[in-house]
Amino acid sequence: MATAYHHLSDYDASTVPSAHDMRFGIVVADWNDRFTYSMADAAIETLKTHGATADNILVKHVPGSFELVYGAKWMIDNAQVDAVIAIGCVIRGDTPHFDYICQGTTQGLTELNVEGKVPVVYGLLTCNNMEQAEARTGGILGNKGTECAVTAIKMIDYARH
Ligand code: DLZ
Repeated sequence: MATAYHHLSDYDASTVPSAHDMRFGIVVADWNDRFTYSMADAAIETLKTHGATADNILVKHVPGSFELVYGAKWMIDNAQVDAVIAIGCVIRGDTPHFDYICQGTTQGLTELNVEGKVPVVYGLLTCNNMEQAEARTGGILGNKGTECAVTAIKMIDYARH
């Protein structure tokens, strides 16, 4: 599980199907935007690298990670997407707020996957501090957005075959 042994931007491109006919929704939380925007940029770049067109990538913003569930559900119900990538970054503070946001958001995104209309990819960073977020958004551990994009393509392909 430890990301320390896994670089988030390293993957075998030969295992990634073409995304030329796939449509993606990306929901981005604006809290900690320094990190979430970097993840969104990396996700978009990776989708395009694998053939997705700009027309087939719908990006919408929500205020915070807790709103990702509504944002993802909205995409599923209204935007004819084949997969949703939910991007957020929660950083631990002094109160238990962190735990509730992480728990609620994770539970909500899981429920959307159980509903099973389209795959929802988990791009929620849950970090103890800024350094951990930096390392995973273009720092020494790569970029979580890249990993999410590859996962979205593979899950759409999974659902089609
Ligand atoms: C309120 C809050 C706090 C304290 N911290 C974060 C955070 O680290 N990352 C994040 O994405 N959002 C945070 N939020 C905002 C909540 O996700 C949510 O937007 C508000 O509670 C309103 O529902």
